[in-house]
Amino acid sequence: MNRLFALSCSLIVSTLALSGCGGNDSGSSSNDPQGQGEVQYKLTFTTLWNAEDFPQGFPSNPHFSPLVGATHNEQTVIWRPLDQPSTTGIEQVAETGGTSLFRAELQERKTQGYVQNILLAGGGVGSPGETVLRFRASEQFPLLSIISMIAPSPDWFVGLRDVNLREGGEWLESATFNLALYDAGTDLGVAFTSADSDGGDGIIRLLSSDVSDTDFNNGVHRSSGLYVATMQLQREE
Ligand SMILES: [Ca+2]
Repeated sequence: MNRLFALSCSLIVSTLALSGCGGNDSGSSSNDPQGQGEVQYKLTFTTLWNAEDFPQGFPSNPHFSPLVGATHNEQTVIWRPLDQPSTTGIEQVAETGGTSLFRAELQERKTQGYVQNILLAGGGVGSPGETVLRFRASEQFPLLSIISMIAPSPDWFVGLRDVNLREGGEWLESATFNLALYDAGTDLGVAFTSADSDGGDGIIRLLSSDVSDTDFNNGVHRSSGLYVATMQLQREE
């Protein structure tokens, strides 16, 4: 396999707003008049992968697995290309869409004080399509990392990592991120519908493939530069 190495997670819109407030009941709309520094965000996951724009090897049942991730602090890395090998939890998500091992890893980091909220969507989403996940964040755990498997695929996924919701002492108001496609490095398959083939160096890289296998180079369409998905964050309270 010829895999190119690069990083990409482009922030295309970002605005900031003042002050943070909110309750601490995940998913609720309760207010926090005493200002304990918690806020709620709406994450909109828009899947753009479609047969017209990405025809090479496009499968018959395109979808993305349930979003899974966490709000966390700077003392832990949930996933990071090139720098940190895929955990068994990442491998499970990227290969099967299952979240049990990954959530167990996040729970352990929560016990260690690195993670606050473990995020899990209720289901997957077709592509093209859209799904929404709401979550809360606090000043002590202002980073967001979250992933979803593109499916079917050998071990390919999209996600956000280390998005700082509170840069410079202010909560992020809204932002939209283009999501490049990553290879978890845990399966040797080269096409969306390749049979399972366990192996690889476990290093997370932007997906690059042969022209005959997929349209992807460095995680985007090799000629159009199109992305397979976006995530939009909107602060709600
Ligand atoms: Ca594997």
